[in-house]
Amino acid sequence: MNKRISMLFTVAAVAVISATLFGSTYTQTQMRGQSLDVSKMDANVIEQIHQMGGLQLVMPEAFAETDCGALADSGRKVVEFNVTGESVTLPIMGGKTYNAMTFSGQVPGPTLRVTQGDVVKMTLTIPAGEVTGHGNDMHASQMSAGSFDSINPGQSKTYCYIAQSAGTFKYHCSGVHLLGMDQHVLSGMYGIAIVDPLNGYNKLMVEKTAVNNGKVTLDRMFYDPEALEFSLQYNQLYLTPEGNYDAGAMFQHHNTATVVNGMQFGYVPNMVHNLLIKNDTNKNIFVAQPWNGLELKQYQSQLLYVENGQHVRLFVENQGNEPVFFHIVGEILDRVTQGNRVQSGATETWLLGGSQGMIVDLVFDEPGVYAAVNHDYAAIYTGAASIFVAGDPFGLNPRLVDAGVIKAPVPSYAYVLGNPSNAVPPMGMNSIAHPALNVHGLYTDEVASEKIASGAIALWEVVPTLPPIP
Ligand SMILES: [Cu+2]
Repeated sequence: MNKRISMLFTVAAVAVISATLFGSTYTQTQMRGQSLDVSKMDANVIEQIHQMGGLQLVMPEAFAETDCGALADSGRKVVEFNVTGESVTLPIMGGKTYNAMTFSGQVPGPTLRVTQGDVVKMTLTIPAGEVTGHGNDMHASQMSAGSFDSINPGQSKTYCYIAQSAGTFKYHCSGVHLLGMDQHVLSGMYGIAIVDPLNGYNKLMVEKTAVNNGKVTLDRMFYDPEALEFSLQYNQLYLTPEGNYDAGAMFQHHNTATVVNGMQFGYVPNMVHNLLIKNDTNKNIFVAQPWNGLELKQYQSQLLYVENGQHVRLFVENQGNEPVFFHIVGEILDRVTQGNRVQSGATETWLLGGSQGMIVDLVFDEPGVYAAVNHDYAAIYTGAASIFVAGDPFGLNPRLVDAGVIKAPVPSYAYVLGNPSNAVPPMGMNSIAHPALNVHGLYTDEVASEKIASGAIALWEVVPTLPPIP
């Protein structure tokens, strides 16, 4: 490639990337200031781009609406995904609040679940009173990026796409014509789309060993595709002391909190667990119990309950700016899948870069307490430790039966307390239903009320009515 063509190629690539990053409405003058040092470039090339119509030439068709009508008649199932863009005030650890931006009043936004090949019909509505415009960039789509452009308060926008690839995919606000995208996403405007494989999930094979005739041999265990499912989304907060987004801190990667499904330490014991296990609400059973107390309602921390010997499937997404070294203390990740391809089996930790997701399949063999962490100590200590409780490690079954809370022993505490609603995705084709859900998450009160109306347990109302546990 001669120097001249090479330069042209470089400039064209930079122009396209800049247009994508900074929006098509930017003029060449603005671009110059943003990303191009024109003084070092071949003036003829710049002139040539100018004569070709500048960046507008690159992007005009990009903003064509996708044809929902044609896709609706294509013989595919159409799944509607309706979300709103809302700025609200939400709590952070330590009793303060921050200025959050949300999809539909919750962080993360609602989880979309479809089957590979379905049409997703996404409608984003920005209420008239909202302070800023928003967009929605769905990574499960394969469509022109222009569709993700933002809309203004009082407006609504729909696009359609076919979910062609199975896996776990981020969606996020694209800012105001792409500007402020970092602020909107890191303030809470993110979520996931789960695209189940068209033919369902595969059986899980877990390799163990056994002793036969005095000899150690392989003993492969096979589990049906049906699994108890959770979703865990990792992110950071970058905040000023007043609870506003701090771009300077973001640029330096100086986060103020590491969050899982929007909250620091959202899945650790609370006073109810203290009471059940220690017979004393004030005797902590975990080193940090920041969301402690029934008065915190939907924000009170909750635990993740699984049965022993049960196939568990985790949808994990790194929504943030920093790596996630996903590890479960005391367990092996029996299978790691990205997209619809197995990446690893029987591995200790798996790395997720920014905007990367995976599906972890595993079986908790022994009763116990297991911490799912981002195995970066700074992340663990600032919020990325979530507790799974497998089986009945505290021997509560006889006491709960004696108290009349349950009639017979249960295989997990989810039968008594439910699993936290914000960690449980919608049911898919190979999902095992959770015994019960409790209302837990970085929700507005309106969203919490909707969860109660749809059957999730408000533990802060139910627990005080329970008989004393002997
Ligand atoms: Cu936004």
